[in-house]
Amino acid sequence: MMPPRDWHPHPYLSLSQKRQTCITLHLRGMGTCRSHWLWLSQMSSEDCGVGNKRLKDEIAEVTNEIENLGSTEERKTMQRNKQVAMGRKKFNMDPKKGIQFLIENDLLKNTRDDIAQFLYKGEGLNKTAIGDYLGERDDFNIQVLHSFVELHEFTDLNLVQALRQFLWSFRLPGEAQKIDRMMEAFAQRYCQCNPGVFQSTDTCYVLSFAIIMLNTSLHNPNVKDKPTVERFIAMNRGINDGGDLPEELLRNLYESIKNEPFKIPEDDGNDLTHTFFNPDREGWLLKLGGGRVKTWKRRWFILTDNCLYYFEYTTDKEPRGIIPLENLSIREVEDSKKPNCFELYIPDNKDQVIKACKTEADGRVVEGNHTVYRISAPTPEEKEEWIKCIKAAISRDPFYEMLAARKKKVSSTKRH
Ligand code: 4IP
Repeated sequence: MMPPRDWHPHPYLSLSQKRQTCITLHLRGMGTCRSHWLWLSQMSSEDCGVGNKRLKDEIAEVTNEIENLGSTEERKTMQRNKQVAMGRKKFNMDPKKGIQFLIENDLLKNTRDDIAQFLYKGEGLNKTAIGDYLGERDDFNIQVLHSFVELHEFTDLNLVQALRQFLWSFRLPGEAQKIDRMMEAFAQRYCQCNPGVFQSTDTCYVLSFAIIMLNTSLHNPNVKDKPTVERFIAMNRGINDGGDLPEELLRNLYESIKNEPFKIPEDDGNDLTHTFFNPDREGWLLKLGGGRVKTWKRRWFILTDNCLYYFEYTTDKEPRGIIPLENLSIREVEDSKKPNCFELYIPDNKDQVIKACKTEADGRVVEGNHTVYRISAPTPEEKEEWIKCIKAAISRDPFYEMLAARKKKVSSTKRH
């Protein structure tokens, strides 16, 4: 940019004054040339009588312009913050897409360590979404999981303290394979930070689960039979590559859990909504009540994650009832009052109540009291479809099988 032809430096400004003003402007965040050129350019030697006032005005004008430029910077920052917030929202809805958005907009580097840092900081992120991302089978996600676990410092923490920290940083997903990968990574990291505590990572893995289950048994009011410390010790015999873990260690872990349950990140409404995306099947069905007076209720059923949920309205966020399908069977039945019926039942059992929960009229969540769930579909075709889908969803819990296999492995390993 060329100065105007009539431009020349103001005679009343010494070189040092000019330099000083220039530096001041520069320091306030503006490019030197344009700043001092701007105010010097409009001065003329004929204006000397009003020089001081003009000079002040010019400086005020330039300052104003600088401030405007400053707000351009602010605008940029605001824009960036907005995009980060949008990326977090996207992440909470769909973790992969959220990460992709942040990378594409240069808000996050596409490296395992940067993504792990972002998840570890967790600002504005839903812990269920973090768990989902970290649990993915994709090679890259597994690398991020390892970087994420390495950000945790477990040195000199006992296993319960380390688990408290770990289980608070995201919400464990429900799928057995995902839990397996995450707990495996946890066990490796714990053993790396605390060499010599366990014979192998398998031991650490199995004991971690024993602790999580102990937490449920001791603190879930639905579990009536509370294990004693002796039972806990007995349950963990032989898990240290065929040998026993020190009794004192197990007692300490038991006491720690007994005194303070794990703090697990809660699902918020969005998480539940997330669960109901892409269900295996959904639709209106009639359900026979479990009380003394049997009434049929029209309910919106959603089959997903190996569970059958029923709602009063399709738009409800909270289900009225949840029926986990593990260990249940399904059969067609004839009913004198309703067509197209089928039943969920426990095989070889007449009086046992099916494990389920339901919401009472006053909003309390209680255990269900059905020995069977009798359901009527609107048409024979829908009945067939529901039976087919529920049959596919009914499966034995692979998670327990996996854990049992690992336990067998550590108990049968001979110590050398
Ligand atoms: C109710 O009948 C409803 O059928 C409930 O279904 C049912 O709970 C109750 O069974 C039954 O008594 P009334 O509305 O006529 O009182 P929903 O919860 O879908 O409204 P279930 O367990 O089937 O959800 P009991 O077993 O809670 O009494």
